[in-house]
Amino acid sequence: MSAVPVLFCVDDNPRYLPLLRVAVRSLREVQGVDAPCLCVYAGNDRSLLDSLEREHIPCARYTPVLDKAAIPQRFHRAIGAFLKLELALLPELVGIPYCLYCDVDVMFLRPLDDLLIRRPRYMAMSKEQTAPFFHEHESLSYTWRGKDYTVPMPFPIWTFSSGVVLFHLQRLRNYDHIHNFLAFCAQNLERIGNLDQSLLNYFFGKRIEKLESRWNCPPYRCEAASEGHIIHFHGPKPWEIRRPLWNDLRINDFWKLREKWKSFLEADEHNMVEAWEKADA
Ligand SMILES: [Mn+2]
Repeated sequence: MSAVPVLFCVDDNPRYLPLLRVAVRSLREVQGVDAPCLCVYAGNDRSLLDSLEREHIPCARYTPVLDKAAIPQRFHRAIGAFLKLELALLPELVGIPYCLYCDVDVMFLRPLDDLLIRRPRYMAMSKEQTAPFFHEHESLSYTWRGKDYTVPMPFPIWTFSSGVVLFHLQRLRNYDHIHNFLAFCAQNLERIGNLDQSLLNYFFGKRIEKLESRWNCPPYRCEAASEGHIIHFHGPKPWEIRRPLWNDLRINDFWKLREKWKSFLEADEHNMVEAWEKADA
């Protein structure tokens, strides 16, 4: 792997699989079939591993520092989301200075070259579109290697979305910065509102560099289809077409981009997704 690889993380939620397939198929369409990518997985499900293999998606099986024992039960439904915090520790990425992490609920619409040449000091992320920045704490504390640290909460700041993150892995490995960060995470998991995204925003704060919204573009923006490079279905997933909860976000280009997403599916996957659509209520 020499170019900047694209990283995905999955857990045993079966709905991740069609999302991941479309993400990788669309990546290969815009960046070429040889575009380096890697899927990180901490579980043990043989059928999931087989389906990655059928799709020629290389898989990094990884035992996380923030494991099921460390992460509160109420976050286990989205436990795969925390894996992105540890990418700097993946043996498969040794010697790789940068990677582009993407959620599996993305679809690549246009080339990534202008993004992959960027070299952020720590990481670069786009602004979160819906969630305002809010937290109850003025600062958070943790202990690492016998020393106490206090992290002031970064006011004023918008929240960055962790759906697409260009990580400077080498910077995180230097001085074991990654373990320092993971100590902060482990000791503050009870004080976060928004999963891994809070941990990145709280700890790195103003050190996070801003990406233009075209690199993490929700499908409900009116210019999503014409300008988005990476579409992020961060609200309703492409098959979530009924639940009233999401009515406000099924607007503008949502319907058009959902059709585009479905165009990447094979016949049997298409049937499965249509069954999910009928069940969405
Ligand atoms: Mn997402």
